[in-house]
Amino acid sequence: MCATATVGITVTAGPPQIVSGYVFNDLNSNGLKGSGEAGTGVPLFVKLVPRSGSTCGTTATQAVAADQTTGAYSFQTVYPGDYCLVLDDNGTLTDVTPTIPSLLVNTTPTTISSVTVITSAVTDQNFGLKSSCEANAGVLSK
Ligand SMILES: [Ca+2]
Repeated sequence: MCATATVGITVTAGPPQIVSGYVFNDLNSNGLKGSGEAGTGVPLFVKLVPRSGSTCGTTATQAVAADQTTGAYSFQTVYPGDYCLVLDDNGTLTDVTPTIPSLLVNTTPTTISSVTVITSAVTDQNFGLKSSCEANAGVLSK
């Protein structure tokens, strides 16, 4: 007589992680957030979009506003997987086309398509912006 063993296998996604960064005023236009570079003073949002391979999805699962003063943004609950981050001027999940106000230009790509969440927080996912002309510089420094 043969013994029978029943083995149950449960696959669960790992615990959620934080994805964070800054939408910052890139004063020296070098694409990097320097210690003296803070928020833009303009309402901007970052959207979390699932990614398959190198292709960003068509609907965001979460959107958060960046702090206008510090530039900081964070997604507190992101399950392991591949994602794009899209910088936008609204929080609408179905809009995954990056848009920034006309007074600003980007110094880094407005879509980050390299985020992979595994078992730890993903930080420093930064979007750099600067005034689109010298005449508008005061808008960013208020
Ligand atoms: Ca900089």
